[in-house]
Amino acid sequence: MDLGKKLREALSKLTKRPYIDEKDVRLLIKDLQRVLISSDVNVKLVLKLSRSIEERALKSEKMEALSLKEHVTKVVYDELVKLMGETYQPRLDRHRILMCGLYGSGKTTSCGKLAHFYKTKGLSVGLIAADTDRPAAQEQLEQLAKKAGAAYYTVIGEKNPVTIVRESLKKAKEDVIIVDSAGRSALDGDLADELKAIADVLKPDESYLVISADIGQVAGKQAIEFNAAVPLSGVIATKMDGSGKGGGALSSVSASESRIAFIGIGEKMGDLEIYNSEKFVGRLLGVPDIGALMEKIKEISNETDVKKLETEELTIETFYEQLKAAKKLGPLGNVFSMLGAADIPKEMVHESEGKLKKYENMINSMTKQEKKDARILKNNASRIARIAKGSGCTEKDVREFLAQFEKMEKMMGMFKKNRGFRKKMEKMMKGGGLQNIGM
Ligand SMILES: Nc1nc2c(ncn2[C@@H]2O[C@H](COP(=O)(O)OP(=O)(O)O)[C@@H](O)[C@H]2O)c(=O)[nH]1
Ligand SMILES: [Mg+2]
Repeated sequence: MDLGKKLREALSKLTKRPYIDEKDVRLLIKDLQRVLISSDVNVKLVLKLSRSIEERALKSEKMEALSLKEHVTKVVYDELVKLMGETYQPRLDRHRILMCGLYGSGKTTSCGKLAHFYKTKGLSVGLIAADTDRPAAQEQLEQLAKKAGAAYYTVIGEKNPVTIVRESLKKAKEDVIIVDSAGRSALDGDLADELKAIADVLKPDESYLVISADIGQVAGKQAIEFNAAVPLSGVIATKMDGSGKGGGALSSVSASESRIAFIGIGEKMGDLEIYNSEKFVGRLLGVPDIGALMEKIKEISNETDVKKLETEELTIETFYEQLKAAKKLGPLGNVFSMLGAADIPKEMVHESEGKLKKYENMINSMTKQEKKDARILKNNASRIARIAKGSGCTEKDVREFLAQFEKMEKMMGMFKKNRGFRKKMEKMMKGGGLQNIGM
């Protein structure tokens, strides 16, 4: 999404500087304002966000272990998460859902996506076609039901959606019942009455308003209006994949009486996500999955001997431990570089399992002394030959590994000069997770 790219650009200006001061923070805020307003985020919301960022960035207590830069990044992240609303938790028990929304917002498509979603959660799903305005709408829903493996209900030839729902409910015994309703080009009294009548019969546990993200901040107003007709439990914002105004849509809905429940990110069945503002903002700011990352960091910090990561001395052995730890983070990238510090070379982290195994074999073929002091291996052909033989690798492999290690050693030397990094690591490993270290 466009917004993410612009936000990352604004932030990277800041993170590229060796250090920052108040003036930089004010410039960043100006940048953010420009970016958010161009994504159709409401001006009032933007100003409120700016004030909070300024207040917190410049006045609030900065954690000792954080640089000002990290502190500001964290503040921006926190405030954007607040702006983008709460994370949603859909119910996963028996329940009934009413879908409503204007023409072309993605109602019928979202019915199919929801059916698919609940099916993957092990629930049976029934779809009821109560959009009698457009004959094609019923066929479309039937197709989607088939695709999702859901039951499909309607009353052929019946024009009254309320009758369709009443009759269908007599037959439908599935765990999750989803009713697709008719749209309009605007919400009028007629549509409001129709939705109320359907709701009277259906008694929905959840009523979702489907809106297309490309309407930007108007989404908030629309949510308020629909909410007056049928109390909404949430909004499904579709076409988040194609709209630069998604941030505007999400923030305005969050500021209204409603909240975002799901987002649609494409036309296919699987292109639906439970709304998670942290994940969303994390992605905008270029951190793929903050929640998952924090989980993993915790896991790794439990498993990894913290002492080894804090150690003054880098040996092949400790290097291997770190490599394994970084590797566990997988495609999320490595934590260390997220902290703004260089660590294990990215290429190494992304190397295949096979290669890691190779390293392991090589290390196992080294003597204790060699593991403690790699210098004795350097340019020592006979030792290298022995390790190659012992590990079933080529000598070239061993030399490559040693070169990588040396690269790492150099970086480690840089860390040692950077006391802040050590502190951050300690804090992180003590379980504070990412929240405590600047993101
Ligand atoms: N790119 C994209 N297209 C979507 C998304 N959701 C729905 N659409 C498309 O929007 C159009 C209208 O969707 P439909 O479900 O028929 O809207 P309805 O009139 O509200 O029932 C269709 O072409 C869908 O494929 C989405 O999340 N991303
Ligand atoms: Mg439809």
